[in-house]
Amino acid sequence: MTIELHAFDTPNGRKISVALEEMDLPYRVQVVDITKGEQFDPAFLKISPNNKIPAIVDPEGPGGQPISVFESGAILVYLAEKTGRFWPSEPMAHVATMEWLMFQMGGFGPVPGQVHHFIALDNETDRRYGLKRFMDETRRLYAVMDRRLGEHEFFAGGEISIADFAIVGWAWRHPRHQVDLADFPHVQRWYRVMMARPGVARGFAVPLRRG
Ligand SMILES: N[C@@H](CCC(=O)N[C@@H](CS)C(=O)NCC(=O)O)C(=O)O
Repeated sequence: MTIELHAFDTPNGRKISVALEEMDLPYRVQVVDITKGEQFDPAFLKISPNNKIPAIVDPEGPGGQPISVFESGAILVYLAEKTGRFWPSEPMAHVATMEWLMFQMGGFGPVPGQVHHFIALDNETDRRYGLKRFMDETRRLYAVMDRRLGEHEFFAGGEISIADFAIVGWAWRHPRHQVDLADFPHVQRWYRVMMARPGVARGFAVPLRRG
């Protein structure tokens, strides 16, 4: 049965197209153009109560019943539990997957997202303050990831997991938050490995915009 992915061409949307491709799940995209306010459509609100992409509808959810899921972290966990893939069962790696998934959801997403906001401001005073604050924190988060990836191949350890899909969605935007990956060589090594995966490449190539 085909899953509906309601998304747009953003880091949080890409996390899910990457996961669906990597998990070989059949899906079709329903573009929600957030530049046109489509996230506020009452029909979308029914599946995404926070009016944000991404959301999915799985016609074959628990007990064979349809289910909708919002919040990209919850969607990744849902898909990992559904397929049993990219969700390490070995206890240490399982906990590490959750840790790095939460790290992404709570930090490495909201923080570079603020850089994307402040960098586009015209008012130089507002811009300078916001950029200093959130760029410093973004670079600190890259340093945290660099330490982890200096010790492990992937975020959960030796095995790729949904935490990598969550983080690659935002690392993909490093040019926009003006981070040179050469400053974080372990992140750069991991990023190249991730982007060389056919499933990840397909997840970034699938059209998430109209036209
Ligand atoms: N915590 C949410 C964040 C989702 C989010 O911020 N989505 C953005 C695009 S990346 C959005 O829909 N923005 C439209 C809006 O805020 O009106 C998740 O991870 O799913």
